Amino acid sequence: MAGTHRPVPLATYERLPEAQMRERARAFNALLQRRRSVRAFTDEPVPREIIEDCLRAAGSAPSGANQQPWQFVAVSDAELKRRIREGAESEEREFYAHRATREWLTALAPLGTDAEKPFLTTAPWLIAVFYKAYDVGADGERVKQYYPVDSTGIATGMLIAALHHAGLACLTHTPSPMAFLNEILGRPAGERPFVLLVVGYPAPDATVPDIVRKPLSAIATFR
Ligand code: IYR
Repeated sequence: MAGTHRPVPLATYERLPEAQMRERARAFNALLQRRRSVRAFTDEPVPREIIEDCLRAAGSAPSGANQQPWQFVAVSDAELKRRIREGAESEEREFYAHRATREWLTALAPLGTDAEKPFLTTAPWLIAVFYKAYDVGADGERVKQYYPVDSTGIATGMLIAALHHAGLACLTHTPSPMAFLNEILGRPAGERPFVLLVVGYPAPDATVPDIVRKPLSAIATFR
């Protein structure tokens, strides 16, 4: 039977001195606090190798039954980006004009977003993240996936952290619905669009909404 439990020693864990743990925890938080969602990018190219390492980091995420139920499609081709922008803006026009509730538009107002998505053709990379609602086995049979959405969310969080750590800016963009991504990128029906990450360098004049993060006391309790 494939996948029988066959443990190997935990060779990768490194126990650190406490002082170093404190310093690394502090520094990692400081690094992530500097991350902002960016909506204005330059067209400056980003080396593919950097994107590849960030995707390897994302692929290290834990997943249900270790199925790694994700697929990342990294797009730098100008024509594909143009078609993705066309698909996204067409959905977004529907969203802002009809689909969004008044309540949703009110929640979005502080972000200043609208249906125009020029960054989809300006930024050097778009990373379309898909989760596998089901996988397809060697004989074409459907293979059930466990927690695919949750697992892909974890991997995407790690990808965003890796991109930021590498010195890149990104935007988690979620045009809805995103089925156009399957068609444009030629992905099978079992793969469902999860998020579209826009990746590159911020435009020199990029601005961000003046929003704040909840303090620890509002997001965590110790008992
Ligand atoms: N997908 C739309 C609307 C939007 C929705 C949420 I939730 C956001 O946090 C931001 C935007 C858009 O990208 O404009």
